[in-house]
Amino acid sequence: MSRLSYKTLENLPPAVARPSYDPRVTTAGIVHLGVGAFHRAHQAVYLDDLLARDPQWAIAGASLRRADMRDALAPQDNLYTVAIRSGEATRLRVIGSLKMILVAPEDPEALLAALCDPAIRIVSLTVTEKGYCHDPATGDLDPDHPDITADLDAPMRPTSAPGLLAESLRRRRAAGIVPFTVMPCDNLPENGPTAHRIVTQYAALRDGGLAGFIERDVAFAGTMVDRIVPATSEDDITQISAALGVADAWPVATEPFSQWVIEDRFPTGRPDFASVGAEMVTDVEPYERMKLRMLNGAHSTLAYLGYLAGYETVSETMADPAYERLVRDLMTDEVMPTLEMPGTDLAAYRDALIARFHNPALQHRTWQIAMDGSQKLPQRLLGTIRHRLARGEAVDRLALGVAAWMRYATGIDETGAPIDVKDPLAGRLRAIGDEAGRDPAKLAAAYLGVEAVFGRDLSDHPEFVRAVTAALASLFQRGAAATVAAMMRPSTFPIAASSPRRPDP
Ligand code: CS2
Repeated sequence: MSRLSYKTLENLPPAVARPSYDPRVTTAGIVHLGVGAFHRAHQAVYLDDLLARDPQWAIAGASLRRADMRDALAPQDNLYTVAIRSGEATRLRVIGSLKMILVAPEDPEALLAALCDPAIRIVSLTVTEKGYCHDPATGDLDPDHPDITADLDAPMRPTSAPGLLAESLRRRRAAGIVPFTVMPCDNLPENGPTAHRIVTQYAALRDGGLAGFIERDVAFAGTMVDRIVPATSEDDITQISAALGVADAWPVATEPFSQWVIEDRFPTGRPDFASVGAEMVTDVEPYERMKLRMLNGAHSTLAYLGYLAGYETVSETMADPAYERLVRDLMTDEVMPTLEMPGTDLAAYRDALIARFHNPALQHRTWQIAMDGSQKLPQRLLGTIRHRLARGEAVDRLALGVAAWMRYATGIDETGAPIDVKDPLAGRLRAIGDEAGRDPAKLAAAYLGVEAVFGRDLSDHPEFVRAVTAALASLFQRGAAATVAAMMRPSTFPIAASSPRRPDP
């Protein structure tokens, strides 16, 4: 089978959408750090629409760790397919907005040169939560992070996102080139100000003058990004290549829904994002909060409780009526009252999320969403919990999500088999689980003491400790599926710590 490329583009089946412009003649106006599945199914698609009107906004992509994406896409002229899947149909679309992929560890100078190109006016990021090298509980740079200490030892050859941004901004300033605008597109709370603070704090460890410049003169435009994009599977590659009639080494599968809300703060220029469906706002924070608390909070809750019950994907988990009811009630009773979104119909937003989670054509693994819980929990569940505790309100369903993360982080599932826990804190979390054993009170107290996740205020909040301990007790005694089922019956809710004991596996 021949390969997807500029040359084979013309021979694709007529139903496959392809760039309406000539991707050979576009020029890069954006450097994007972190060319993963999400970026390719989200931002790169908006820019593919945009390039039809304005050819100066193509993307120079960069991988900060591995060369595999570059190796897959370079032989196909950086073209790739997005498969948009719903229960009814799949639509295929070839994207041409990615011009190249630079691999930072292989050649940091090439990436720095791209970042210093005056034609680059925006640097966007999807480096995942842990790519910011911060303390998730406080949102401040972690100065002891191994990537940060390495970059501080060799600041002109950086490999972390904060290190690359600071060094390229320093070089642009020294050369008299206006700074680019930084546009973080990760699921972090207040991702604009958070990224701004982290990069400034990193720069301060290098040079106070640079830190002052970044703080004062560099714009960070926050965004809310939303599209469910599971990791590409071997089956996706085979099916999509067969439908194209040419091989695509790394396509991406996603849902029809897509949303992008962007804070309009680009002093050195930007494309007309609104012309391709992005919403430009002055304050993006309420949108981020809504999305993180509603979608991502529900997603993580489903991921831990679903995985523990043996459900492989989100749609399989949602097919269990007790789980659907749990996330609906979680959103309605515990999350929606914490949000202030005048002009947004939150009930309709919730219903749309539930429908999206049900999408049977997306094989979104619970294990994938369960990854990096220590970095995700603060903005997905703990902010909502703090909000409610401050008002003396119940947090039982939110606490069940937190307890399910703890149960998962012990690294042993309900059948006694090991769980492949992927998390920067995995080793520590596993050791805590081994030490505390299956004593819910001891385990809850030990996990709540992880300050990088829970800060200092939650570990001894009596109501929160009670709710997490009760939920953990039920997860150990009855298992996840029975715990979730019990929540459908008002007589067993909130979970009682003295629920009947189920024999251990
Ligand atoms: C998911 C998100 O993997 C995860 O943690 O919750 O990637 C989610 O699919 C996106 O934020 C949807 O916009």
